Amino acid sequence: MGLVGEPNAGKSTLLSVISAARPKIADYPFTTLEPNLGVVGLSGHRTFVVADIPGIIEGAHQGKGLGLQFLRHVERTRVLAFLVPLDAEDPQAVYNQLRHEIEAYSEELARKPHVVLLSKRDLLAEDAPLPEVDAPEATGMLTFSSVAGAGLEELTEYLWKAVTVARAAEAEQQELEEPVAFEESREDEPEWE
Ligand SMILES: Nc1nc2c(ncn2[C@@H]2O[C@H](COP(=O)(O)OP(=O)(O)OP(=O)(O)O)[C@@H](O)[C@H]2O)c(=O)[nH]1
Ligand SMILES: [Mg+2]
Repeated sequence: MGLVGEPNAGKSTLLSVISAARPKIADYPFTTLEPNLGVVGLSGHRTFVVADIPGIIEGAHQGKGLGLQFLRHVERTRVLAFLVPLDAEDPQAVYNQLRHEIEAYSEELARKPHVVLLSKRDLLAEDAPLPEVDAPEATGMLTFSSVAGAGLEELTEYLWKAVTVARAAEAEQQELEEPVAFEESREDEPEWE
């Protein structure tokens, strides 16, 4: 699964609190220059791999920032998680732009299931309402704080499910696409059965 977000959204920090990976984290954009991978382990020996990629800015699909070459890395993931930090002035605009960059980059990438993760929950007052983000194509929306360690179990369990569903769908698709050895197997068989 791939973490997609603007610079500073908290992607590397999330990876560092849900896996043993120790990516560089800093409060300036483009801290991550190369993708980092981490393995998330859950109870019952369940694991899945998370890819933290450099931040995506407007125009990433045309090569702006570091986006383009790294968008290639998320092509290898089954599920995308769009990080929208809760200190963003306009969370809807952040989501829309990420979605736009992904769609403009490739249709195939845009077809992958995605979840919206509202990051940095600790920066909103506990009783403050969460912003409404309209994301009809997302499979779900969750909030978390890496710094406060809040919502992480729910988040990893959700991502596990999303990855498992995507893996199963992929396996089914492959099965459907496998050529059936129809001719050979029927040679010695009666015309109808
Ligand atoms: N308050 C708060 N700050 C956070 C949280 N998660 C990350 N940060 C801070 O946000 C800044 C950016 O975090 P990173 O994890 O480096 O962000 P990134 O999305 O990987 O950024 P790039 O690699 O530049 O794309 C750092 O100063 C982090 O300490 C959080 O849950 N709460
Ligand atoms: Mg980073």
